[in-house]
Amino acid sequence: MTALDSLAGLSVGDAFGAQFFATENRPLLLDETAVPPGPWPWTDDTEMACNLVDVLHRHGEVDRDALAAAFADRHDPYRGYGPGTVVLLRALRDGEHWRTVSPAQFGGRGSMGNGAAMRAAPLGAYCPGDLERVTLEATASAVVTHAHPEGIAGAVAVAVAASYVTRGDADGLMDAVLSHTPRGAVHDGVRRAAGLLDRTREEAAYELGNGSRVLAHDTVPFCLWVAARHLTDYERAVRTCVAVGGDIDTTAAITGGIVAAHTGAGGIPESWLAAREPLPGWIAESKARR
Ligand code: 8NA
Ligand code: MG
Ligand code: MG
Ligand code: MG
Repeated sequence: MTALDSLAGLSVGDAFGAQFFATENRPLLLDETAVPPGPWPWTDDTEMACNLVDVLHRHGEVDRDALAAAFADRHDPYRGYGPGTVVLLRALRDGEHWRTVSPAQFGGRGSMGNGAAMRAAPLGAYCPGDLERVTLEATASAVVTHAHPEGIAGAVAVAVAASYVTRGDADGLMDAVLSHTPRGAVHDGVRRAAGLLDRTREEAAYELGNGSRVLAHDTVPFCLWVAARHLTDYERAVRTCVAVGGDIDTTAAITGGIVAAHTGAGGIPESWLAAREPLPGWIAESKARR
């Protein structure tokens, strides 16, 4: 499956999940067959992922300067960016360099928000089965905005997972992710997720987090748990993210991006694709030149 398949899964998950933040749609959370009325606007998760895919298509790799420029130039402040990322993108737009501003975030620690992980799945699909390469590319894709080791680890874990599932089923998925993700809180969470695969979604979300802190390590392990459990069922995977609450645009984006890397865009319900706000014209025209 291609980066565009994964991007379709990511963007539909993002747009579907984001609908439940609207007060009038909250009652729909109680009905797990409900489909919110369209159109479903996508959010920052999709905007950043579109830029990443476009840079891959134009450069054949993650060119960090091009990625920073794309993030800054096409930044729509109404897409619901995280607070640190709003400040960072404004600085980039004002001509500062990502090498200066990204490591300076959060008192010089860099961001460990889930914003690098939320856009990373299509990168995995771009490098199918090449887990060494995808680890390097995911690190490059993260560091322009998320320089904290956990922010980077979240992107690596998601991209490796998406790369892995393009080539087969979920057997061995957690081990593949663990062997490429740097040690730390994301790694610990994925290891715990691997031990919880026979538990309920509520137990898994309670143990692993549901993204409510918007941090890489409170978001990514649960997404991998859902992907491992529901890899062949896009709708079930995304609904599982929504059902447990938390940062549901982002958990559904990450999980949807990984699952669609396995199923292809054909795994996404057609009516959901139709309800999602169209992607920007420039990404629809963006094609891999490899
Ligand atoms: P970010 O870089 O601002 O990180 C997110 C948050 O994580 C920060 O605001 C901090 O609270 C915390 N954080 C990050 N790094 C550190 C650190 N080193 N030390 C202490 N705390 C830290 O933004 P991001 O791009 O990672 O955020 C992505 C999320 O923001 C996604 O969920 C995305 O959907 C969006 N989001 C938007 C809304 C909204 O309604 N506007 C709500 C939630 C999330
Ligand atoms: Mg968002
Ligand atoms: Mg280059
Ligand atoms: Mg979010």
